[in-house]
Amino acid sequence: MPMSHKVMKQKIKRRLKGKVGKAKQDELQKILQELPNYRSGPYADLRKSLNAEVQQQQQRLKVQHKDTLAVEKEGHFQMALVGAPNAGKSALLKALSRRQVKVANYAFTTLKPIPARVDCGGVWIQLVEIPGLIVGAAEGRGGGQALLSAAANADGLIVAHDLTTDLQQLDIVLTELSRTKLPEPSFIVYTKMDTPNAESRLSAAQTRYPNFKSVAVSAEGNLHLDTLKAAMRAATGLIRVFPRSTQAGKPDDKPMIIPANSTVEDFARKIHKDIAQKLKHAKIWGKSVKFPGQQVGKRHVLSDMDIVTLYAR
Ligand SMILES: Nc1nc2c(ncn2[C@@H]2O[C@H](COP(=O)(O)OP(=O)(O)O)[C@@H](O)[C@H]2O)c(=O)[nH]1
Ligand SMILES: [Mg+2]
Repeated sequence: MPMSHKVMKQKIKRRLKGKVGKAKQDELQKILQELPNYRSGPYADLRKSLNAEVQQQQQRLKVQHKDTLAVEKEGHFQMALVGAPNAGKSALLKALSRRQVKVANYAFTTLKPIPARVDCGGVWIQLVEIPGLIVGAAEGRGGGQALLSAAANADGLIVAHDLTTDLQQLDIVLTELSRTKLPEPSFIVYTKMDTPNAESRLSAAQTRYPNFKSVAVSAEGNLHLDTLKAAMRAATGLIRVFPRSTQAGKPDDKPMIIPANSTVEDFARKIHKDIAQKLKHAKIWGKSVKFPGQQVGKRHVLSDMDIVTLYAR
């Protein structure tokens, strides 16, 4: 004779109490197996609600699993950095930010994506090192799928290649990437330019991959890191525009960061929507105009580093 469903409900509640994640999921399965299998009535209802709970729980586990490797976005742009183990990714993060990153001469020093904040001339890029992208990642080998999802979550992608290693390394990484749904890398960063023969190895790589933009740097030798930052900023598709409240005043020292090809009106909207509504025209100092202080209309397209004074009704 089965116990009353009310008593059963209490018992189930007690069994699930304090359990989360996988433990809760396992307990739910056990309970379901033990539950009398009536097609209708209170026991059937109970089974239905437990099944719903199992499904919800499964969904939650899936999301948690996916989220553990995706890095929460900070700054103006998130850029994933992929490459073979030992390519010098961590060294780059360290050199570009003030973050203490573990750099070591063995593969898989880094197991989880690691973010670092890089100031690219006022555009803050969150550079995320995706550790050890290896052959078979697209099929999920070596936790590859979860790592790829962290890269997929980013706004952009760059590839690092170590000039002291065989070019085949780069072939492997690029082939692997092409088998995923990730976008084309914005550019290739060739690392360890301070090492012997780096120059000739660089030209060999550039000859093999002429269609990729590239930057060659040394993190440890502190070579061309500013060029790299400029390339990173260019890859964001964001520009820096400095508001100046009056024509005679000083421009703000902090730029507004807006998408390239933004108009004066877009810029105004970003400052305040009232200003955008009452906007008459603007005066501009910078590359988007022919002479300093030129007056332009709302539809005028701004350039990186423009200084703008808005005039409203
Ligand atoms: N000569 C030289 N060695 C570097 C440079 N950057 C990294 N390395 C070395 O390469 C190895 C792997 O570096 P790491 O940044 O941990 O590679 P990751 O696996 O891609 O993160 C370490 O031994 C570093 O010291 C560099 O610019 N020049
Ligand atoms: Mg690393």
